[in-house]
Amino acid sequence: MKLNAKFISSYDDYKKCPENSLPEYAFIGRSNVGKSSLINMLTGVKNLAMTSSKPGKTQLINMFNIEDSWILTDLPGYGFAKASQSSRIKWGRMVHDYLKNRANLTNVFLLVDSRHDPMKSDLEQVSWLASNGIPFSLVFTKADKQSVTQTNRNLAQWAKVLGEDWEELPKSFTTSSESGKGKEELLAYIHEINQQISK
Ligand SMILES: Nc1nc2c(ncn2[C@@H]2O[C@H](COP(=O)(O)OP(=O)(O)O)[C@@H](O)[C@H]2O)c(=O)[nH]1
Ligand SMILES: [Mg+2]
Repeated sequence: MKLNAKFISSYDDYKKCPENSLPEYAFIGRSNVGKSSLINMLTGVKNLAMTSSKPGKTQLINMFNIEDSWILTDLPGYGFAKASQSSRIKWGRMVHDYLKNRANLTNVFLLVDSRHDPMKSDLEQVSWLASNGIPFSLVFTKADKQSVTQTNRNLAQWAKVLGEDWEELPKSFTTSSESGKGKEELLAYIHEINQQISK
């Protein structure tokens, strides 16, 4: 299934993002976590996330209109080992300002690699989102890369670590952009929220 997905534009500041009344879903995660691949897999549009990642555009807020019914926002990745201190600060300001201030932001999908135990930078984002009261879900990517047993072990580790700080665990999805795993569940979740909002 292919969704009707149109690139809107790229922005370097949430204040420049056009006002929109459609529900908006932001995708965020470490560089290389599989964000572009997931966006392409979800929409069924090959290279959708690439269309906007021309050199110099990858550090921007990229917006897509999906089926004229919701907005998908692709945010720049974090946790880049070689990133300078100043670029980290710039990333934090741009992304966190957007997440805190975007009026129609409905849910954040925080992507984490299903092959690893929680990483410090991922846990920092979880804490930041939770303490700012921003609704988010976890998406465990690249599930095809290891056995189901190993994935479940890592998910259990995540649950354990989050359980130390939070009473309630966020909704989570396990995905593979290779096999399409998780596509239906994720799109159904977005659809369900959109329907609730429009009531
Ligand atoms: N096997 C497998 N590889 C993946 C998956 N998702 C992404 N990749 C690979 O991981 C690398 C980084 O993916 P990309 O989508 O560019 O990550 P981004 O930096 O988060 O946008 C690429 O080589 C992808 O082909 C997945 O679900 N399964
Ligand atoms: Mg990418």
